[in-house]
Amino acid sequence: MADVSTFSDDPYTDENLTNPYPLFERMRAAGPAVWLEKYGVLAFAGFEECKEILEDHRTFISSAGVGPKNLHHEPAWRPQGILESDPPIHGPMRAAMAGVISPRGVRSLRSGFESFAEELVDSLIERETFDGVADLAELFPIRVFGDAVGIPREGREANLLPHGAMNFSSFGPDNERSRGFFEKGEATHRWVMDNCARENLSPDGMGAQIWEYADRGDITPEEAALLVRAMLSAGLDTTVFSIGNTLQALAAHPEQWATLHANPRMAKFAIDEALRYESPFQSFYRTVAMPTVFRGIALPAGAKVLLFMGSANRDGAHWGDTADEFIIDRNAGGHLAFGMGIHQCVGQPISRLEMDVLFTVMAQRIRNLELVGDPVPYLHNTLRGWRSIPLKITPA
Ligand code: OVM
Repeated sequence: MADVSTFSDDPYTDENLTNPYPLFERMRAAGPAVWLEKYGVLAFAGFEECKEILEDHRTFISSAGVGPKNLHHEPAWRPQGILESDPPIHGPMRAAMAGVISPRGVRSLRSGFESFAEELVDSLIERETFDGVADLAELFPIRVFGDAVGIPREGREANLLPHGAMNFSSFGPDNERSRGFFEKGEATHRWVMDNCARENLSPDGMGAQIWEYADRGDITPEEAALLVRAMLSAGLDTTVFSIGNTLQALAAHPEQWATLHANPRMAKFAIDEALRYESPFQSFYRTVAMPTVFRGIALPAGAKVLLFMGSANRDGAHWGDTADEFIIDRNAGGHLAFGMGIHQCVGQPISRLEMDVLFTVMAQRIRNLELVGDPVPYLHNTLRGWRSIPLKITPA
């Protein structure tokens, strides 16, 4: 059996969350996995290892939870949904979600997204300086994604963002930071669950379309409500952080912004590179279903494994010696920011549409994108992003 190095490091300290890359690099150099002593968990930080584990959903299951708690033995904080399920339960829920969020299904949303992006970007050009997080990364998805799902406009920001921060905290350790997000988020759960009910969803939105799968008997009414819950808990913060990270990376690399401004069609590539370079969703756990040997390491049934996709996306063994550089015309395809395998992000087409529309309009209308102060990091056990990005823009 292979030796596994023991690390006393804690990936969840302020320092390591602010800059996780030195620790990730040491973890990758130490072998296919390291033992994180403080948490009693085996962690994988390499691209090939994370990808293979994500693709092997029979050995590395999700129904025991995708955080450190084993939900087969401990209660979950909420009923388990599509994320925390395995086949055969997973299949019909996935099919309903994929049916509603198909590339074809979301195409009809483009022109509405475009009008709002144009209006918003023009108003920011007028202002010249603004906060890339509150005034753009949050504002844009809260409006367009909320409308697409079909929830009321009133109460979105007060409820959805704290709810997401709380929910995503359950995919990391129980510590002071995650308890803080639970305290702030608790009061929002009711609002989110109420808006999953059919009678509160607008009849033309994606939420209502999910309920049609329940009418046809493809899924149960409980599953329909859980799928709308998944849209509302997974669909917003992730895109907010993705937009913020892309803005920050582009502002910090003026030559990359110049390339995009000269070539707005490159928006899609800039987005994938930003997702690779600063992955909004840093880590997930899986649970070993049966005794397994992986890379020469014996894994007992019931063991948790921790996968750092944020590290896999910086792995020089896969991305070459420019892995730590932000280069929008590299081929960043195949990154693990959306996961891989049967649980790979089903909301991707809509998140990509939001970002493509926004960054295309920005590339066309903005000549210079500059930081006018230090961005403030958002420290979260699972998410990586910014609390504030002071920006200045000049029109094309
Ligand atoms: C959830 C959920 C569902 C899908 C993905 C996700 C990326 C979370 O229901 O909390 O995180």
